[in-house]
Amino acid sequence: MTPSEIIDYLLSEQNRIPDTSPCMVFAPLNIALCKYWGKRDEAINLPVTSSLSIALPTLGTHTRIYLHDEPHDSIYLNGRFVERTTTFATKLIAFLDLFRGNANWRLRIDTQSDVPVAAGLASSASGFAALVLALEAFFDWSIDKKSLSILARLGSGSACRSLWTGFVLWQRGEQNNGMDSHGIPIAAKWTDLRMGLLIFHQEAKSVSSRVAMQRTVKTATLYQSWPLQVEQDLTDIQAAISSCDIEQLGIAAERNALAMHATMMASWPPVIYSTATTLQAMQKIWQLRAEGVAVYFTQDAGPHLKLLFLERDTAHVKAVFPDVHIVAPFES
Ligand code: 2P0
Repeated sequence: MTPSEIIDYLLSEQNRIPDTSPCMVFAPLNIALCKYWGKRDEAINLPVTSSLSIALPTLGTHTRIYLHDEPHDSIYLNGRFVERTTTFATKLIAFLDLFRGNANWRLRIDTQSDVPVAAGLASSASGFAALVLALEAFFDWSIDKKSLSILARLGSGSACRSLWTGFVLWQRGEQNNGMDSHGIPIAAKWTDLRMGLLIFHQEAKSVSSRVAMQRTVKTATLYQSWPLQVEQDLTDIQAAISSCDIEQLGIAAERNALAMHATMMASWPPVIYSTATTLQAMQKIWQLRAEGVAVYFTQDAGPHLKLLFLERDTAHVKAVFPDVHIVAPFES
């Protein structure tokens, strides 16, 4: 199936007529504990494996769309106009084109990101999820969350997990049309769980996660072991969530992230997102653990780390990482 065929399948003709009342929507960041890395269908973002994330409800993307009379869509990111030729705008306009078909409506899109974009902080996931929510409001789709998740996936794979708060499983699905590949919220609440963001700089990354993912699948022999790794890590993470076991969660999440980065390093040309600062921070985390503090990390397609720990260890974590930005995923 092509992206347009999926849209035709999920949306009626009525769903294509714009409503003119703008409204602001929000989608949270989601951080994968078991990563999505590799596609079995690049056109519609079907993953090789399932993945599992946790949403950060206080950080994400806020988006508002309006109909306007200009000949092109206009995009504003954090109040600044974004040129149509940038990667950011190109991806976004290509996504709108899927819904537009031959219609000639053009939009102004105002989007605010709580974190730096394209820096390995999952901004594209919350960005596309927010865009789908804004389109839903704009066209009055009234379709279920599963369908919204499938539509968000067409923009950016991991966006299909940003439609919910809490833990979300993205089941890989079996069908070639991707209708069974979407987010599924996990009914679990872990109130003393904390995630600490260690953001080392604000620059965009040099290799996009899309390119890095393609390169890994294509060139890394090591990638063959990735599905097995995910199987084990997903089982452990789901068990850890059921029993609120930080050690089991942390070990599986950290192992999963390092295994994902190992497959990238084994690609050609190699992809290494870690910097000296990343590795120094890892050493500090391992030192803290040696001292008895249950703190673990995960890392996405960027140099930054995200710490996993319990509320009781907040002071220990802050003592070593004074700049950490702590989020309580289940406290709002
Ligand atoms: C994840 N990442 O599970 C993984 C871990 C980055 C590292 O999903 O090509 O922007 O748009 O489907 O979703 C980032 O990749 O890639 C990502 P596309 P996406 O969060």
